[in-house]
Amino acid sequence: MLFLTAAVLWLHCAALVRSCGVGFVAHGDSCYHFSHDREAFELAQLVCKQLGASLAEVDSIAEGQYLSSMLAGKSSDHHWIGLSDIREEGTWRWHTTGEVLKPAIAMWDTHEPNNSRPGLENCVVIKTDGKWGDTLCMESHPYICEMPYERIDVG
Ligand SMILES: *[C@@H]1O[C@H](CO)[C@@H](O)[C@H](O)[C@H]1NC(C)=O
Ligand SMILES: [Ca+2]
Ligand SMILES: [Ca+2]
Repeated sequence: MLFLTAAVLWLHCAALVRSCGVGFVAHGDSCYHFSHDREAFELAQLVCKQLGASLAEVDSIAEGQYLSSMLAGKSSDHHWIGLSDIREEGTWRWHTTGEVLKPAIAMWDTHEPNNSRPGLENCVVIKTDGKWGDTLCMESHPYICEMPYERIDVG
């Protein structure tokens, strides 16, 4: 019984510590902010940084599916994520880590990335159908910021 009480108390504390900041929602090991304002890719990245976060980076199939499920059929605009081929045309890298996108977790739409304006579609959105597409970095779109739970300090 004592053990149970202790366990419940511990869980309660853990829940408090692991809550996301205002405007962020929790999922898995991260907190996400789905913006209402629209910005160009670089500015979106900057706003995320000011919030202590960065543009969302998809590390697993489950994370990609979660983000898509939050937008598909629910949003009227595409959303930036932290993926681009700015550094090297055709090589998709996560913005903060510089890691190359693993093909197994990519959620490209059919015919995407299509580089339809050659050499210029260097930034990636989750489109309104929940699939990914490359588009002009200078376009204004809402964006998804992500930060780890751990960075939140309520203590
Ligand atoms: C190609 O990309 C552009 C811009 O991202 C998009 O508007 C268009 O629908 C894409 N074409 C196809 C066939 O997916
Ligand atoms: Ca992530
Ligand atoms: Ca495209």
